[in-house]
Amino acid sequence: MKLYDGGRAPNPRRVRVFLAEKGIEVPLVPVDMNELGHKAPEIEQLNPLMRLPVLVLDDGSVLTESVAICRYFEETHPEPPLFGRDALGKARVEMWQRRMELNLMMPVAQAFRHIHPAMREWEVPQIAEWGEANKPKALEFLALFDADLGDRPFVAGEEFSIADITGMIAIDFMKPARLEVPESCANVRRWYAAMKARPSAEA
Ligand SMILES: N[C@@H](CCC(=O)N[C@@H](CS)C(=O)NCC(=O)O)C(=O)O
Repeated sequence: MKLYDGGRAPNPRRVRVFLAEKGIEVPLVPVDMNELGHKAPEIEQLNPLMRLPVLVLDDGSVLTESVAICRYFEETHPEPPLFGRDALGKARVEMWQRRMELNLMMPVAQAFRHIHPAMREWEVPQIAEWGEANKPKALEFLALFDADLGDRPFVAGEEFSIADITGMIAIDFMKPARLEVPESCANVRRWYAAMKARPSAEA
């Protein structure tokens, strides 16, 4: 088994944090995304979308999409459960995972990719106005998330889950996108500090 990894890029990191939380070691194949290594024929053959991460199993099966890769490891290593425990818990994790991905990670990524000069070759066409238009979307969602989060310890309830991983990485990604969690989002700030204090955040 091997995991084609993209260093600090957010989606490969989601999988590495997930693996760290599970205590699973998977051999990594580092891909230098700064040198557009993800556009190399080896990656294109595995994933025609030319995106990372990519997991290749021992029988040659290929999996892409961070959450699908995490789901695979959830099934092979059920403990600790990171996709929820019972029907309601699993549905809540799914709900928050999608909310984090679609309402936070996505607008942050759009802001970064459509504004940052380093993304000119990645995001074609690069439309700065679209990047700017996404910034308030991320901030509006953070305000809603803050109100819902209150003082509960984790995004989807009383237990850590993949929704916390996506949320933490989306907020880390705000820095290069030149966005900040507003002072008014005290619950989000408290939760984010707790996520960053977990050893897996170093992965
Ligand atoms: N939906 C995919 C997104 C994968 C993705 O966009 N990965 C980024 C790195 S964070 C990438 O490979 N980007 C290359 C590009 O945009 O050319 C997932 O969840 O894995």
